[in-house]
Amino acid sequence: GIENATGTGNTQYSGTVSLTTTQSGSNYNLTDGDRGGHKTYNLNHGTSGTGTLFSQTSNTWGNGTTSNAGTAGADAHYGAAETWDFYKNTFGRSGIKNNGVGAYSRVHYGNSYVNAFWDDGCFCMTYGDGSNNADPLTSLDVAGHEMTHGVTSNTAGLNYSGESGGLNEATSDILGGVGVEFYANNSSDPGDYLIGEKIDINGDGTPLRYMDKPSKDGGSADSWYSGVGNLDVHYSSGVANHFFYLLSEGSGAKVINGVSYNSPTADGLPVTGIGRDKALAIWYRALTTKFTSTTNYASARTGTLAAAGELYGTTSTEYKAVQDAWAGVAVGS
Ligand code: ASN
Ligand code: ZN
Ligand code: CA
Repeated sequence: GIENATGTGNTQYSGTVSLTTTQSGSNYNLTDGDRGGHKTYNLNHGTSGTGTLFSQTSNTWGNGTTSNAGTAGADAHYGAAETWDFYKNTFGRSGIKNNGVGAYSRVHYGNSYVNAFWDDGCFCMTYGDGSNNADPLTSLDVAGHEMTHGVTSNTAGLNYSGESGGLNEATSDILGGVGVEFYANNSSDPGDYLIGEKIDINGDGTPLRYMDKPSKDGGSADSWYSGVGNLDVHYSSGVANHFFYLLSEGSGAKVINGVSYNSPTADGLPVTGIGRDKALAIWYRALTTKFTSTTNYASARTGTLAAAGELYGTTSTEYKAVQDAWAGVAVGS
């Protein structure tokens, strides 16, 4: 018969984890029957199709290093499961389309390919192996980020250019990067407000993005200005990433899980954070019930305020914090 099984993943970035797999006769494969049948495939350096479904007679996957092709498979399968669980257990969302149907992941895309991406056409996410095929882009925050592009496509549908594109990117960093990573509570990859801190994408160990002060990456905007929509969407996202950090944690210096943050505001006024869980709830509600394909920063402010009003009331400290955090990134009324 074919049945769910519990395997072990020896990942590169998240330590030893439990994986839901499928047993089929004497073989196990990376199909997650608990999460819409999400499958993980090995492209083995190809760039099209699905390659082969990870399948073997042992239910232990990878060895923690890139010498074993199953390691990236274990990371990707784990990241997809944690992302599924984050949406299900935090917001009651069952999969990307909220219809219980899983997506699939493809790892080992191309050669020394330094990116990962979501594709609405295949309803799948794909991971390159990074520089010299040594740093696959399969960390938890990247998995959550890519899968969240699917959620955004199937909800607000934020156009991937201009200010709406920045909001699309920020949604992947906020819900998929921060939300998923803190939800997973993995001791090898504890939650942070950094994106890509595990994958050595810059070759010097620094992260790809910093949400407390986005300009630390050399390109992202810390606050809104009239030309911000002309930036690449991975840089205009800085305004919303910074808003989300301020709303969650507040302005000023802070250490969380051993990482130091310092988040100055555009107006010089302090922001008192309301905590990550409430900030996530406001963003998710805005994404799924207020934002549209053309939402810009001014309308994201209106939408998150409406969401905060519905969740906590318009006279609440949470509502006031949303006002203050947008003022802190120069998005005004
Ligand atoms: N990894 C990138 C992203 O998810 C791919 C892209 O530029 N769309 O944003
Ligand atoms: Zn993205
Ligand atoms: Ca991170």
